[in-house]
Amino acid sequence: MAYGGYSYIDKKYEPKDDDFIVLFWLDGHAPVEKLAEAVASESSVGTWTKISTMKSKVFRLYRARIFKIIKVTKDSGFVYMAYPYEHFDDKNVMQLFAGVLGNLFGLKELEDCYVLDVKLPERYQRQFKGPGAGIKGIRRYVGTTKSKRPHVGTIVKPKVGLTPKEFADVAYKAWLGGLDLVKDDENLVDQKFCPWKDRFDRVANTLDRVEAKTGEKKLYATNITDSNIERMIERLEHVKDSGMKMVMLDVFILGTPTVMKIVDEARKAKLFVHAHRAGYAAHHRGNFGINFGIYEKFWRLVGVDQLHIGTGVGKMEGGALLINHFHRIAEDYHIPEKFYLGSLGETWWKKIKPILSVASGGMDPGKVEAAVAIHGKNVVIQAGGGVHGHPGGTLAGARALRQAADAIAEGISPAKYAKTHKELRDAIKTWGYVDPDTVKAKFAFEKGMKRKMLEWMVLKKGLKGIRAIWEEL
Ligand code: RUB
Repeated sequence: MAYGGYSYIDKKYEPKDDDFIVLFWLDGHAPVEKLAEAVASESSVGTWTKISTMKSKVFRLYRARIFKIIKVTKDSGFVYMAYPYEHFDDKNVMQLFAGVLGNLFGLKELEDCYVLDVKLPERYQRQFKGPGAGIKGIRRYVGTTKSKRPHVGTIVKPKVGLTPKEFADVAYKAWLGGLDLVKDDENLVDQKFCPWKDRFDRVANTLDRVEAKTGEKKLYATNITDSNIERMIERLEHVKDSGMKMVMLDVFILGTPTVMKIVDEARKAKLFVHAHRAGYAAHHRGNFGINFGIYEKFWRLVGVDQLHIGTGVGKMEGGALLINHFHRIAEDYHIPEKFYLGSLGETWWKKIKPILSVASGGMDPGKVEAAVAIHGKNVVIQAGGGVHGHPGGTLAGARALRQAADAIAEGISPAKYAKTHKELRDAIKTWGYVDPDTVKAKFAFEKGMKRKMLEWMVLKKGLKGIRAIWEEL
């Protein structure tokens, strides 16, 4: 079943270690084989018709090969493609995106086109440095290498509107209450009512005072996101000159080249990079889309140090299994292939350091134990509303969140710890407690024979089946 005069299906093909493997979900107005041919053609060497310029050498060496199709209906299914290493530029992520994440979404015979995963060969990964600090570097700085407790932080709320002085006062209470990290929200940078430099200088000053008072190292993730790269670099230089340690980027909105440039500058300046993912969901949640895990792989590769990946228990999309999978992409070296999650797996080159996942969005102290059941302890648990909405205010809210993290470090359930810690008790009274056993039950369900059930559901329902597993488990 050719497309544009050529056939890309090669079911006997065995992918090589150097191939890029891409997993698509396709549905449309033609048999799935034909849709797959169209996608393979448009994303590699072909077009809609036969062309006189197609040399057999080009077709042999550079085309995408469809090596597996799992049909769900006649016109829909999961399609596995292998792209040869030589198809892509060295050190040019954007050229790779333009191919496997590019034109194909516009093909009119497609009704659904979702890229579930891209597996990156080690040879490709070796061109990148990965994170400068990652989990170990940040833990070393904060002083949690031994305790290995989750880091805790807050997003100053309201998201925008406070003056620099008001912002710094909130930061002071948050740090004093025991939080490791204070951060700007994704939409706060340099508005007239809160100019970046004024806010930064005041917060830096506050941080020095709190560190002297508490004896703990604190971090401020200052949002330097801007359409002007020079301005971002000026801000980064100012952060470095002030002796501060972290910058924050809205990585999806900025785009990969800008992120790579700033990460490079941050690395030279020995600053950590906190990555907020605002905007990713526009690609990730539809029938035409790109899975967040793909972006996540690139952000680890280009070297951010900590990255928002969802919570599994908070206000943003994503259930326990999906967020655990994203966590593994951030922390592990070997991520398993799981068809029912749309995962091809990944093996990271040994120099690509693990990064801290950030569990943020609708979090509060009563959700910490459940979040740890999903992420493990190498996580930054952040709460905005769940700190500043505490009945005792920001200071009490910060104490409550830190108490929950301390309980985890001591191996005690925060629910029990709350009996002797008033702020935590008040937080739980306000927002309730998410029983970690409800999360553990989902992982237990995933195991053994239940895994077969999940696969069966995906074989019957296609992407809808995967989405149900992503959301409900
Ligand atoms: C958190 C908040 C963050 C989200 C973004 O505030 O709004 O911007 O974490 O989502 P609050 P994600 O704690 O009050 O909900 O982290 O999933 O990208």
